[in-house]
Amino acid sequence: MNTVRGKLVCFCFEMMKMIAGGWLLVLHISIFLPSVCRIHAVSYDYSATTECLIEPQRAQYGGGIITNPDFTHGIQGWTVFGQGAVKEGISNSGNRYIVAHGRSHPLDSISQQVQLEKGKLYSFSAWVQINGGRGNVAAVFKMSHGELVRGGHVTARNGCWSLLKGGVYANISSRAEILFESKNTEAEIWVDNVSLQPFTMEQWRSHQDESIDKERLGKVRFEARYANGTAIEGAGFSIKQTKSDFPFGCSMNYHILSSTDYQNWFVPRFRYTTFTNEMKWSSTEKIQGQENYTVADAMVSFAQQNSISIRGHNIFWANENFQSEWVKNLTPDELRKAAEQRIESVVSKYKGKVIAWDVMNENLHYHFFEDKLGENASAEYYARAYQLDPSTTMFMNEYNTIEDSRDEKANPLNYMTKLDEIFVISWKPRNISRHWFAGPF
Ligand SMILES: [Ca+2]
Repeated sequence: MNTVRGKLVCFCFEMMKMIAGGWLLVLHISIFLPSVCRIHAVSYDYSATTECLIEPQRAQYGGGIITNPDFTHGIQGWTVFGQGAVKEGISNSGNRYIVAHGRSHPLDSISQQVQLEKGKLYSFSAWVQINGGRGNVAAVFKMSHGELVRGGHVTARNGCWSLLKGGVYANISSRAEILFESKNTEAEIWVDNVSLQPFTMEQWRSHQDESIDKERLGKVRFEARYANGTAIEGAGFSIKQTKSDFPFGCSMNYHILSSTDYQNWFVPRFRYTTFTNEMKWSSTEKIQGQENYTVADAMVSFAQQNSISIRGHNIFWANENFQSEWVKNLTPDELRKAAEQRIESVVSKYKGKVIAWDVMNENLHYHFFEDKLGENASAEYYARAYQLDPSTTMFMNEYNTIEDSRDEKANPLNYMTKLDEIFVISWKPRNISRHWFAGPF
C-alpha cells in the first residue's frame, strides 16, 4: 500500500482552491503524486470516552502485550503489589475483573511485569473504578531501577467503569511493573480490560500519515485547454503554495507591531492568533480605573489588516499569581464591581472583532475568583460574557489536558465535568442552548 506525505497535502488543497476560484484556462495535466512505502502497523485506536459505564468496553488492541488483560482467567499473569490483597470480581452479566483491597499505601494494587524497549511508544488503557466516592487512579510504570513513571490517570467513580487512557515513551530498555495508584487507601481499586500496545516511532508516524491521507488529501486532475476547448499540446505548469487553507494559529506579542522580521515570519504562516498578554486585565488596567487598550487596539488592527482571526485571550485568569496587585487587594464586593467593569469593558470593546473568548482562563488549575466570590464565579462570568456577546464562541482554555499524564487537575474528564458545571449552574436556568465549543487552542 502506498501513501503520500504531508507536504503534498497543502499542495493539493491549494490546487483545489484555484479550481474553485475558476480559472479561464483549464489545465489538462494529470498529476502523478510521488509515493513512499507505508509502514505496516497496527492502527492507532483513537476511541475514548469520559462517560462512566456500567460495563467496561473491550480492551484496546486485544490487550496488546498484556497477559490475561480481561481477567477471564482469574488473576493469572497478575500479582499483588505492596501490601493488601487481590480478589476476583464478577458482575451480574458475568464479566470478570480484579479487585485490589486491604490497601494501606497509594501504590498497593495489582501488577504485571512487561518488557519495555528503548525508543518505543506504548499506548496504555484500562477500565477502573473505586468502591467509594470518586478519586484519582493513575497507571504507574515502576522501572527496574526503581523510577516511577506515570502513564495516565482518570477520576474513577463508584459503581461504574472509567477509561484510563495514556501511555509512556521508553527512553531505556527496562523491565517494568504496571501498577495502579490511588491516594485514597481506604478504597478498593477495581481493574478490567487492560491494554499495553507498543509502537515504533516509524509506526507512530505512519498513524499521522494515515490521518493525513484520510483528512487532508484528495485526488485532483487538471486539464489544460484553450478557451475554445482545444487541448493544449505539451502544456506545463507549476504551482506555488501561497498560504494554508486550514486553521493554523500562533500567539503573538506586541513586538510584532515594530518588527518587520516578526511580521514577515508570522503573517504568511498563520490565520489565527491570540495575544500573549496584551488583552489581559493585568495589561489593560494596570492601575485601577485607568484602562489603556492602546497596544491591544494596535494588535487587533494589525491582525485585521492581515486577515488573521483573533481569539480573545483572556477576559479573566483564574491564577492568583497573575492578578494585578490592586486586584489581589480588593475585598470581595470591590472585586465583584471591578470584575463587572472589566468584562463589560473588554467584551464590548472587541465584540465583533474576535472569533472566540477565553472567559476564565485555566480554571481547572486555579480558582482565584471562586475563592473570592463563591464557587459559581466562573459559571457566572461565562454567562455574563455570553450575555454581552452572544454571537461569539466561548472557550475554556487550559493546559496539560491530554499531554501531561502527571497533571491530575487537567484530565479530559475533569475538563468535561467543569464544562458541565458551568452549563448546569449558569446556562440551563437561562434556557440557553449549548452551542459553543471548548478546548485548548
Ligand atoms: Ca473482564
